[in-house]
Amino acid sequence: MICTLLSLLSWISPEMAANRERSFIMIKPDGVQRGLVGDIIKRFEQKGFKLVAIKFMNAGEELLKKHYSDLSSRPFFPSLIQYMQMGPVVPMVWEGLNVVKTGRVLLGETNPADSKPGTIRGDFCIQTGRNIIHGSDSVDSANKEIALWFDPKELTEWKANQQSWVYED
Ligand code: DAT
Ligand code: MG
Repeated sequence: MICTLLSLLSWISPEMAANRERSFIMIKPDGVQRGLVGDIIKRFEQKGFKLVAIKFMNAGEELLKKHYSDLSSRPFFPSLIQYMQMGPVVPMVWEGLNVVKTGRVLLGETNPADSKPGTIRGDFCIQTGRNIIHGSDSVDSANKEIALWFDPKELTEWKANQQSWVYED
């Protein structure tokens, strides 16, 4: 078992490992209620990123407080936790080269007013407190967020047939 794992690891080139970076992306309750789920997923799909996991759920207070724990001392924290419980959310894991950084570019700025047209927040929303989507801000926080929202067995292993048309290697 260990030998098989080691031979598999040596077979994965650094480029391939980089292409397997993952980000935690979540459509917030306003994105769901406003019928933007399809449009948002489309942005990540058409860019070339690979969907690894997705679910549709009501998020509980405890989970949300853990997810946003680094913001717990901020004055807007109670309203943020309340807003995130106003309806179902769509947590997802997307994979690809630099997906964390590029995912943030696709999202736009935290404040939609500072987000350029062509970004998700720039095109679909107006206020920071209703900014429709979450995206991990670093690889480290992506890994923590993925572990918080998904069981490892919910992350689906599959080969995207478009891979060699998206990546050179
Ligand atoms: P981002 O979601 O762009 O990573 P963040 O992690 O700083 O931004 O904050 C998380 C969420 O908290 C953000 O999407 C909306 C809310 N928020 C942040 N700053 C806020 C503020 N000044 N007023 C109200 N809500 C805020
Ligand atoms: Mg953040």
